[in-house]
Amino acid sequence: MKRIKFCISLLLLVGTIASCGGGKATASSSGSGQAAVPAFNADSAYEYTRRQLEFGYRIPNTPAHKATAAYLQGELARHGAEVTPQAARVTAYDGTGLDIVNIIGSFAPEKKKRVLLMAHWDSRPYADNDPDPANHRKPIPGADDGAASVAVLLEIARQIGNDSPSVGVDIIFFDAEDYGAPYFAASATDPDLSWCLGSQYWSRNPHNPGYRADFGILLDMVSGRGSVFYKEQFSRMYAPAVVDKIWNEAANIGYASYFVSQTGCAVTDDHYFVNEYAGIPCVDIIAYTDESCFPPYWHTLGDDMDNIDRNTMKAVGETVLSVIYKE
Ligand code: AHN
Ligand code: ZN
Repeated sequence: MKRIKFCISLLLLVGTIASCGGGKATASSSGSGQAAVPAFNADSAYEYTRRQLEFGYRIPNTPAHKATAAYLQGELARHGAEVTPQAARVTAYDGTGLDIVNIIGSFAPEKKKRVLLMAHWDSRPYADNDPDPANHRKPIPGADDGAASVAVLLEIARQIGNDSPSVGVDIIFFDAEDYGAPYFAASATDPDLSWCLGSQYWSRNPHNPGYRADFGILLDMVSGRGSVFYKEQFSRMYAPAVVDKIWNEAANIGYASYFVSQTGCAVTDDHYFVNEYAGIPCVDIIAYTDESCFPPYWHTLGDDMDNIDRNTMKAVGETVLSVIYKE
């Protein structure tokens, strides 16, 4: 079923690509507000990444996971967000019950016009893409795959706390994105649905019933050395105007070399479920390094601090801040 839907999605998309056109740079993202865009501090974001890795592996049902959740809630609160932890029990591919928590931080919750920012905060229990098969059952550090995206959003939260944009902003750290069935285990259910358990839960049970945002931006692996960002296919399908807004703004502020104006892979990521189940148009900013779509250290023991590049973080952080403050 999923495969069929996926293929239809691709066909629909191919139809739209021609009309989307390439690289026409509009003057700016048309926003009404003229707020000054705060500067993104990449050292702060780097430090937030390192700090998360210090807790250990952020795998559901472990003490390190619990401690990290408390830390992330504390940081969002410290920056002035109204924090809602959404606890749930979900079932993993192998039938294990996972105690998860999606962490929501809301700025100016009374505002109607809202932007949703998302990242996953858990880390993968399996390095099943590691060059050494002996490592496939070991957990990954998850520096770029998880921690750094959360870190960029914590730095954005810090900036919002200092100086509010005119829109309301909600930040969601999703749990259990990366507990998907490894190739070496049988999956009791559709393997595609074994990923993104936290976002699947939230998209069907938002923390506020009837929650709405004008659009959403998911960050997933946005801090790698050598990473660039292509227009991910589900993002183009569900939220083409938001894709254009982000890629045009990146070009406006000098980051066209990071935000490449070409179509990339189709990734079943948290944004897929927020688009499909919650109906909020969402874009995934996700690293594209080679034709396998993901960085070479993806789901390997090498996803550690050595691959984190402050310049990549800055390109993404400044672009997202710029989009928000020009709304
Ligand atoms: C799948 O492999 C089905 N989705 C990848 C989403 C992901 C995993 N992003 C980071 N880790
Ligand atoms: Zn992953």
